[in-house]
Amino acid sequence: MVKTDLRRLTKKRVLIEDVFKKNLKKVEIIGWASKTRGLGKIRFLLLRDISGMIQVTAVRSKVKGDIFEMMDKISSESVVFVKGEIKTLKQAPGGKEVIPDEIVEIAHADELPIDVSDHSKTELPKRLDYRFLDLHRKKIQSIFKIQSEIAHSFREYFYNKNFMEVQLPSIISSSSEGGTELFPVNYFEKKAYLAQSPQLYKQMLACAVENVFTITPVWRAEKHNTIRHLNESRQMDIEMAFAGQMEVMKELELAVQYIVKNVLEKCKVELDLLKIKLKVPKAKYMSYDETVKLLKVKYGEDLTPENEKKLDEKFPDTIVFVHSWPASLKPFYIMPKQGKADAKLSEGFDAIYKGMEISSGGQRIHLPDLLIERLKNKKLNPKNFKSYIDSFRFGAPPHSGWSIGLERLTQLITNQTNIREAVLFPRDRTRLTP
Ligand code: AMO
Repeated sequence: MVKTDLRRLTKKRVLIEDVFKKNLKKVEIIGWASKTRGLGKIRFLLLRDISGMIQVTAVRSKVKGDIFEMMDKISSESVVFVKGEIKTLKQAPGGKEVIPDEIVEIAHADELPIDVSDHSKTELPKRLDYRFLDLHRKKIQSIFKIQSEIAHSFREYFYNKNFMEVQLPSIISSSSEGGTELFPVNYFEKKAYLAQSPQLYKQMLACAVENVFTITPVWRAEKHNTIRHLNESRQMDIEMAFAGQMEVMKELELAVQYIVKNVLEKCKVELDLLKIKLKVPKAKYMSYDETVKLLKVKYGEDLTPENEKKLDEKFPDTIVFVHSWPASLKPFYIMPKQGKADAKLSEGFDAIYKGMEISSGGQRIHLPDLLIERLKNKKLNPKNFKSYIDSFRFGAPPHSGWSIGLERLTQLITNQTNIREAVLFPRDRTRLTP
């Protein structure tokens, strides 16, 4: 399409929702052809843009030129310009229809490899192979409209509290979570890795500018293939100076409540479309000791997905904060109780919402000697963490923080069984395209 044509076709374009809201007589609209049907001497086309959908109707004896024949040729999902007159018609979806004077096919769609109708039966892996097309569906768009609101509300909440938004490196020189799940990168003559969390850097920032937040992608080379894990995900992190685990858990409670409240207010259409009943969650605080007793879990073991589901059954519509975990189950940077290297318990927590862990965090070790001891306890080499340890030698205050998985929270709020539904272009064990 040449530039001048595009300018002519878009100049007087109105959004479809305005056709219904305002009393327009003549309109120019552009959208994706959602469904075409023909009945004898009449042709229907449903045109969908980002704001809504409208029926275009052509009666053979009444339309100009070759409009009638053209409507037969328009394939599903082709992008079409329609200029025409608005008529009120009870039977039409929304009570109005367009009688076309001119139709231009702006972009042709080939035969569709997946079903993009409202009741699509195409399975998830195939849909993901054609994710760019899957995203033509309103239901799928709704998940990401909600995700956009989640990320925006997170950012707004902490920005309003005077936290500074920070951008941290994605290429790191050593593990930040202690595990071995790192993707290696060739970095000139050195070995480097993709960041598995912004952990170490957000701590350095908290020691300089007190309160920070970030939304950042992270990469974990975990080989498992589950409905709750991705190899590339996004984390919403905070770090606060002069705060302990209780203070940052309270911030997490308030932030998630703020996020859900905003989703409820601003994504009504999307929630309805996805048939989601959502409530602003309450909060429940329990120690690890209390939790394992309640769930009859063996002391010293992690909570399984089944345990997390049970917490949701016992405390529905509640964020359950399980705090003061055994130090053995938490990463090396989590502060042991009373700052004692050999303490059994720690200042670390997990937050469980709708039957899944949405966040973990806690107070950090800001004391270099204690950090070295904890690294050794975890069989990690302090030499690999030199610059991190050294960053606490020059006036490092006590500090705490946490991280929420953006896709995990989206998955739970939008009620999706599989986390892949909550990421635009998933990266998992086997998927690298699109
Ligand atoms: P953690 O490893 O628990 O903590 O991650 C924080 C949150 O991120 C989400 N998440 C994931 N989502 C999808 N796929 C994955 N593979 C995946 N792994 C984690 C979860 C999880 O609760 N640095 C610490 C946080 C901190 O202490 O500040 C960390 O990364 O929702």
